[in-house]
Amino acid sequence: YVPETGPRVRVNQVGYLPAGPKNATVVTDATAALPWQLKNAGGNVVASGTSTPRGVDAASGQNVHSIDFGSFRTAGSGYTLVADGQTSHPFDISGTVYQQLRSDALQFFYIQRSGIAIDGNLVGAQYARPAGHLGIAPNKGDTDVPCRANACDYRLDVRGGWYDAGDHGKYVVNGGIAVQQLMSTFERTKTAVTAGHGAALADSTLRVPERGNQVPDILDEARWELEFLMRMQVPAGKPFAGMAHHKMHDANWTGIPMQPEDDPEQRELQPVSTAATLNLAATTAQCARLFAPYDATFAGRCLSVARTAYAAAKANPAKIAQDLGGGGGGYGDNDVSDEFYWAAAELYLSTAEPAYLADVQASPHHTGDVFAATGFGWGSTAALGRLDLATVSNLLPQNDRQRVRQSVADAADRYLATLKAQAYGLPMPGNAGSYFWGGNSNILNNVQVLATAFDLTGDAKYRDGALQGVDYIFGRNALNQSYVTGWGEKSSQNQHSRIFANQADASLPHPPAGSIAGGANAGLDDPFARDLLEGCKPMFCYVDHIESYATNEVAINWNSALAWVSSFLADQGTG
Ligand code: 9MR
Repeated sequence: YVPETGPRVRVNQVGYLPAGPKNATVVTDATAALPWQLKNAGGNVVASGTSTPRGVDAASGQNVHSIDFGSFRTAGSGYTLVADGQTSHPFDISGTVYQQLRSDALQFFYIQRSGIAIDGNLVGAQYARPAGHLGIAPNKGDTDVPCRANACDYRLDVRGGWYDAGDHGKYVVNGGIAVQQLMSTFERTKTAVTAGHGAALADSTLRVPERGNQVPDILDEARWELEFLMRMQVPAGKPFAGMAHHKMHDANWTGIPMQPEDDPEQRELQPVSTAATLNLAATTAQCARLFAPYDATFAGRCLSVARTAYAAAKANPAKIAQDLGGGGGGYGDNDVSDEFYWAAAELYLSTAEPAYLADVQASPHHTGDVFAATGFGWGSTAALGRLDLATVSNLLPQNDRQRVRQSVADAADRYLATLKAQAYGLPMPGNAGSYFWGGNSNILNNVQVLATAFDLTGDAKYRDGALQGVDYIFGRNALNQSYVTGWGEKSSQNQHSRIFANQADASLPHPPAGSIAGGANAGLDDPFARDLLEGCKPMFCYVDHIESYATNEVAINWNSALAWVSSFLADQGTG
């Protein structure tokens, strides 16, 4: 299978900031430097130079050159880059290239909401749909959900939240990182190092039903998930009270397409887990400090859940989630030491209580390196705690604070070195080990670390690194395509989704603009990808087809990474 990959000059198809770095990649047989020309929309050459041969790129198997046209700073649209007889897809140079992406990436969450009708007046008639999973036939839930195999003597009302991805399951351990990244997108506007960027995330900046309620819309969106997470907690008086069920989902997988309101499967609570309980503790602790100025009662409820969940996790530190099968994702995680660190950090940042600080400082993650080369994610969350300890307050003792902040810059230096060593400029190592299920979100999470290092130090090299780090996502890659729907000349649009299943039923829409695909996955973990792509070089192990859930799904914990990063990028637009 040889995919159609278009012109051999690869650019960030969304564009570049006038004062930002501008890099491209040329696929060529040439070994010597090649001349390049930058043309404006009228076809006139406005800059020129020569490429840098980079040899064979291991992840793509291609002989490539890189082009640096960063010294050209004139805003405009419809630029193209020409080299080796090839003309790139067109792109803009503008301070506003990422403005709308911030809201598109965030808007995804409203459209993924469970238990509420989606209002076409807010998001377009094609995305309107009735409320799903409120116990109205043929739905069997989520208002009165039993435990799997009747393993408990209670039923829970676990309505609301966001559908995980292309499925209708709702899972605490990736809902946790997703809602954390939304809250952190907002919290970034309030911290000592970045205060003053908040207008773009104020009330009435998103198309959500709560707009106009005097609460920033991004927090309204986060609350939709937080309320669900809190409903997943075992009630007082029951075995494992205070812990959270790991996930809830259908007893059997449904086919595609399947609208939420049509899902006939029995919904089931899966067993409690320490990991889910700590996700609940960490996110409700963060909720407590962020909602305090807007809704003291809700903030108080969050803090009380955070405390009981954390205590329950400490009392049950080794309830490891088992993958029992059925119609939901596995989300197994054998190591919860990182979730303990994250939860203790959030509780400390919200309460300043010494007992939580003691737990933070006793964690092996507090002194260990939490920033892996291949990034953090739902199963490795220590970085979430570390980033918040570095940015949110000055509560840490002075020398500890310095070390924590330095650790972010040190990690960013490593990601910078990696990015520079990659002909395609991505901040992940250039081998198959970087191309796994959902890897696009890990790339973005490494960009978040680069961006945070810029926030902490003001050193422009980190800002430039963050800007360069997203080029791959937006088209500077072997497939010459953007992984974000509606962004770039050629972008993913057939992601695996039961709801936005246009490729399976033309009367349904594609995923909305701002939906990121999981990305190239050398593991080829689904049959469609395996059959089509066997033997692919890692960067080619992707197909924009609805059946390829392991390369081309949408997911809340991937879009949350995009939301955090695009909000940062949008803020850099004036520079
Ligand atoms: O994002 C998850 C990825 O890290 C795992 O490797 C993969 C296999 O367990 O599962 C991914 O999550 C999927 C979940 O299991 C089911 N719903 C869709 C999720 C995204 O593809």
